[in-house]
Amino acid sequence: MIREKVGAAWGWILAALLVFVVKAVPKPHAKEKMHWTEVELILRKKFPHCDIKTWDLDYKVPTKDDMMAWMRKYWLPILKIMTYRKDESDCDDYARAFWGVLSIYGMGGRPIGYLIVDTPQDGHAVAVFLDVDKTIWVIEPQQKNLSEAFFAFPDEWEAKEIRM
Ligand SMILES: [Ca+2]
Repeated sequence: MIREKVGAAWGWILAALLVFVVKAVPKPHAKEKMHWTEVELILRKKFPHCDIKTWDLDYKVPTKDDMMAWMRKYWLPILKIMTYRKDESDCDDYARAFWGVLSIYGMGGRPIGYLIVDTPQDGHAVAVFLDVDKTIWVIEPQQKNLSEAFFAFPDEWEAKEIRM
């Protein structure tokens, strides 16, 4: 009888420990909140002459791994149905589609936006993303290889417009 009660007590302790561990594991896509003023401050510090507009009050900030997982699941299937065509389906269209698909799959309210830049050769449109470490990442939505889709903002580019 005593042995059964002790065994049951250990069972409850293990169950409580399991619940604690499961709750301690952070949920994807909602690790930290960032007020729009902080988002704008980070962007303006990096891009002082850029036209920046943010739309949301509190942004839920994903990690880069969260973004890659999201892109693998939702964006790569979209890339399979898009075909690059000059003007009709080029960089600005890929960047707009990327931003739209985020909203379609419930990833609005994240500090991920549409970025227009001047490069030494031409203009370009990409996506821009702020992670939990406040690192600004450029995302090239046309890039199918996700490990190459993320890069730091190139020094020779000039940011002209951000919508986030
Ligand atoms: Ca276009």
